[in-house]
Amino acid sequence: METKRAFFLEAYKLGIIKFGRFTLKSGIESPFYVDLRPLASDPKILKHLANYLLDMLPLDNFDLICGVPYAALPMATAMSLESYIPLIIKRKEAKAYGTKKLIEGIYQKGQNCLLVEDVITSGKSLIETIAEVENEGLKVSDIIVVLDRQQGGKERLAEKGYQVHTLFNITEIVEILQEEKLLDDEEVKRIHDFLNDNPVVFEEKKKISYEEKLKVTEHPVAKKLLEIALEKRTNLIASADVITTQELLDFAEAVGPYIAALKTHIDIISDFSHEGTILPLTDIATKHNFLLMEDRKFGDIGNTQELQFSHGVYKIATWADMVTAHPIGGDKALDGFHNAGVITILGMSSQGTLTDAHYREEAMKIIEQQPNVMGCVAQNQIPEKMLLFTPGVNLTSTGDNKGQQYNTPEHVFKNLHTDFIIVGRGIYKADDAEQAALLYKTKGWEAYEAAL
Ligand code: S5P
Repeated sequence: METKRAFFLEAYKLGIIKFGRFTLKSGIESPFYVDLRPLASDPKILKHLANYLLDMLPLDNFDLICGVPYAALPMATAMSLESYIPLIIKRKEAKAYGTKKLIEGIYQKGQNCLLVEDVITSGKSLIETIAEVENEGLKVSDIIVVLDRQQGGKERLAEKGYQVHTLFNITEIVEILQEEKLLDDEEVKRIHDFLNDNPVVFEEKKKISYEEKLKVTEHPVAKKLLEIALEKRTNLIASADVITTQELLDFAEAVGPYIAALKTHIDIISDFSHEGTILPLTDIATKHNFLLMEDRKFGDIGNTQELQFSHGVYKIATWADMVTAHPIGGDKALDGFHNAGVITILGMSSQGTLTDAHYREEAMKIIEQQPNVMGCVAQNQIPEKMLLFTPGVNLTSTGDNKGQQYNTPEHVFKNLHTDFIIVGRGIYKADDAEQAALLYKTKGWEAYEAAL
């Protein structure tokens, strides 16, 4: 097949485009319907297609190739075979951010991945796929698309800084078919009218502001935290993972002005006492107007959790505004946390966590019906009426050697619609914790405003 035109006419015989009246997923009636899956049924055509796609841009910059499931999977595979660029496979798994199984194959963080898609319409599914691939630590700069339906997707992705290279667009295809007398003038007119009248159907959802969140959240502690965020212009929660009372109090005093809450692991304080640790800590919290979040990660039956919450050495119920808890014990197990806001651990930031998409889906059913819950710790978007807290945030590191995985504030606000970032070592290990808190506060607020 010598020319692109001849190639298209060969491919057309496989029935990849139909003309008539078709109702699209969005309910809109379209005069044409595209399905490029039959291309994979003709190996010769698939191989030619792969070479056409590979010829569209210089390939030196790409470490990996990945097809958006399903239609582009055979295309990406063929491209990989022709170019020797290694293939990775992205699973088609709804909202499965951050699970280790989302991408199959061998890859390393920081590698540049060339994405392949069969058809681009509004760009919605590509934008979602890009976020998922980037969430695995890979870079995406370019996307190769076989057919552009010319409904705004290419431009939308360009606005976001992604270059979309398209082999064919619907206008040129219609022109070829008209010249070949495979489409009559009336049909061509209907197609042009459709393309002129049907701009982009998809409006990307933005993060909602703290003011809006105040209206939709119901839990009183959630409201209090949002009020503090707005008053102090901060969405930073500093994690005080230090091991003596003195370090804890010094840290709280230093970062207090810049944070909305201080997160503790009170059981790692070796010289804990209520009088020596908690009383001065709550004074500092009052002075600098921040809340206390005890990251106890309760995970037992209701009765035991209630005892752990109120009794023992720490008497968490007497001082913590918020506590973290796993939803693993079920809905009723969370009944006992009366006066604190419960933040459920929906998804963890660590490598190999069991909180995969199925776990999170089931967990969300529990969380949504539990009135003590004010939000979730997670690495994915959650319903707007709850607050999203995202740990695993660091400006200079991508992980530690114990499985922690880090993202930037920009990523978590833009892609996850986080409400509060939780930062530990990025602040308490810094030479100057106060300056580091100020930096994360500023970056966090800028990222929040940019995501709106
Ligand atoms: O999934 C999680 C949940 C939590 S609460 N991943 C986390 O890292 N955390 C906590 O956030 C963790 O226990 C630690 O206190 C903090 C992150 O600390 P860093 O030093 O890695 O920033």
